[in-house]
Amino acid sequence: MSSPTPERAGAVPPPPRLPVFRGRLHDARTATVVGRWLGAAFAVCLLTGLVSHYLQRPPGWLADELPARPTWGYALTQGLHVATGLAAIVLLLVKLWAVYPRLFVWPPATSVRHALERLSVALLVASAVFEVLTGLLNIAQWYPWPFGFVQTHFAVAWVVSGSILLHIAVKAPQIAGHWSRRSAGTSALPAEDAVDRRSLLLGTGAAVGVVTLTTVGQSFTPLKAFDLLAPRHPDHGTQGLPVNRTAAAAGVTARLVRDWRLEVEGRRPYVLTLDALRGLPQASARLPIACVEGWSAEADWSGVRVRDLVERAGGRPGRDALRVTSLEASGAYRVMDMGSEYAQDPLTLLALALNGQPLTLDHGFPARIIAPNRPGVLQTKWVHRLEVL
Ligand SMILES: Nc1nc2c(c(=O)[nH]1)N[C@H]1C(S)=C(S)[C@@H](COP(=O)(O)O)O[C@H]1N2
Ligand SMILES: [Mo]
Repeated sequence: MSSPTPERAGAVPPPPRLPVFRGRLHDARTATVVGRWLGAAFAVCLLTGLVSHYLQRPPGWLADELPARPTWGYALTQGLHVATGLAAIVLLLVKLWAVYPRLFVWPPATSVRHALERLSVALLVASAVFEVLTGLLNIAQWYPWPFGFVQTHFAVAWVVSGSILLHIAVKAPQIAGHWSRRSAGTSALPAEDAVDRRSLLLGTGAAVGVVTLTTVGQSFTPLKAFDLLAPRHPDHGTQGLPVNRTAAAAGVTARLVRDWRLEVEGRRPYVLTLDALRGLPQASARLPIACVEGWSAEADWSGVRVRDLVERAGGRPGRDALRVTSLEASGAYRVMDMGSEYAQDPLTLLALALNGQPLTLDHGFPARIIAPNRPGVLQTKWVHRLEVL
């Protein structure tokens, strides 16, 4: 038994011809600074994504506790979700650029520990790329995959989060060593690179700024003039409001709504015609439609308070939840459950008019739900039945 001698080591086959990287800045300081920003963007994405998930699909015990205030809450959290997700695309590209030479290290693994570390990075990169890409295609309303977007995007968010935590744990010494310009590790890097690195980071910041400025107007209306790249513009659509799913796409026709009646189930069920609904006390509210796809737009709504309709059916506002069913024959948003906080809120309307005009068919004629602090997917159009639960 002899340990390898220098002569034996010389017999090892030469490494394959791998690319050589002479470019600088592919170093731990760049990776740390960009990684910090990327980590912050992913943290905001995760938190706002959780808000969105639990507002849309609350577990039973939470359904009646969800708050109807602030009215613009979901417009803010979902606007942030999409804005930070778009910023993360830029940051992820720069981060991958900073570290890509490590993809070609040779030998590919020096120990079990090293192999595991590389595997964890592979998982992080794959899941992070998957997450921002599916998010991007979703805001463009393009679903070129066979799996359900919501469930998959939600599940992979946990994979990203877990692999970021693992990555931070594994890289803790390097992160600490390059955290600030004066950290121990940074002194090992060529001082003359600091100027180039600052330019790279400024350029990255500018790119994030441009992406944000040209898209955030889709939810933050003061900047809507700059909304050049977002798929939606808050003003484009009939009655000054975007339309997500048209009546034609939902199979709702003028003929289908001609003999429309509102059916209300409860202890004292009743049926109302559109004229009868118009004859009930009307209320107005200025509320946003805040779509999960990141656009939002405020509008003036008027119609009958949902709590009045619930009371009339013998329901107890503040205690009873509501199930709302659309005329639409099929579709993920045909049936919607509304917790008691929303159902009793004076701003929650069965709206008949939008911006002073009767609803158009695309916006949900004859009647639709509009409620404060709710994801757009739950603002059910073409309402046909209410059931007090
Ligand atoms: N019945 C029904 N209601 C629906 C939808 C739908 O597909 N079917 N789409 C929802 C979505 S995703 C949004 S963002 C809002 C948009 O309302 P608008 O088209 O009037 O702007 O309607 C919601 N109401
Ligand atoms: Mo939506």
